[in-house]
Amino acid sequence: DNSGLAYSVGTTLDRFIKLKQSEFPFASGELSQLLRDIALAAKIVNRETNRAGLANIGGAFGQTNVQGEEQQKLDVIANIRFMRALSKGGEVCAIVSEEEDSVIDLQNKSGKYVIAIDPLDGSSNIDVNISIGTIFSIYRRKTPPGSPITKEDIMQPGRDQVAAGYVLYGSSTMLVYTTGHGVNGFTYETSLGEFFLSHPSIKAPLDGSIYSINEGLQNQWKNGVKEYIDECKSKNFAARYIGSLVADFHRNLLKGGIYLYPSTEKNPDGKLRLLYEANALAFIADQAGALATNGEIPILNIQPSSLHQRTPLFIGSKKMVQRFESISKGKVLQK
Ligand code: P6P
Repeated sequence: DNSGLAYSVGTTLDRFIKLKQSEFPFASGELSQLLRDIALAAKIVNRETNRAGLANIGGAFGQTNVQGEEQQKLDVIANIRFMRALSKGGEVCAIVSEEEDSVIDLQNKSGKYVIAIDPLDGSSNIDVNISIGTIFSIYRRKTPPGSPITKEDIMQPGRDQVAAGYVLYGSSTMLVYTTGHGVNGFTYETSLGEFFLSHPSIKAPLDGSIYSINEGLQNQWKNGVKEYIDECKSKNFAARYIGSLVADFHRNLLKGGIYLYPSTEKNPDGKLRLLYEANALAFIADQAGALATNGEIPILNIQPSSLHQRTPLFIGSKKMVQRFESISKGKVLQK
């Protein structure tokens, strides 16, 4: 594991990928190209996101859709851009997207990778200019190249991810990803059109004093969630809930904290999706020395059974998640 090789802050994403690839003697370069394809789509979605507010002004000021059509919703645009980037590169054989009911089989016999992606999470935040994010997981197909795509290729536990990441379209746009050798963050410089290494080898603080949860659902919580949140309050922790998963996760990753989306009456299995939200963030958390659980087992150990299945998600600083689990499991046992 050469993650100890210091990469100077300011390295471009391209150079970083090339350097890292040289550490994998058998790397064919396909994963590297895939990461570049994702970064390109992120740049395009970043531009669309920044201009979305102007779309309705039209004319000389804003973006009038050349066909003069109804301005498409940004999450639809993001889906199109990422699907195009992921299919053009030739490395991908199948895609699971939050925006697609079923698996997209690219009929690409040489594609080795399966992608699960939420092209733009938190779309309800777009119109009010709150940070939003793209979340993606990369798996290697299990069945031989050229054979039909099967459930075995798609329903992989998070532990089998070869890479995962997110793009945060916030006060600045960042790409944060892991290939299983640590977590690195890149900040986008729009004037140069480049991502620059700004957060090398991200390690989450082992403990924290920030909790992120929608307290409006308090009366629906069970299994110790209320007891844990009451304890956070007794310790005068800070409540920080943006309502945009990537933004809440990223802040907690850097500053320490815990994000909780428990099961509720409305969403008995939680609200967040396993394949293209929880698994990617759980892999990043794992690589950054943090934890992610569904309240019973690590997120990465969950064997998926359906494309869009939901999961409760408790993710963040190790000691905070462990504390939550000790309270929650204690409560479940008392049941
Ligand atoms: P609630 C956004 O809709 C999202 O999927 C996540 O980004 C966010 O953390 C969560 O749902 C917010 O859900 O129920 O608190 O509005």
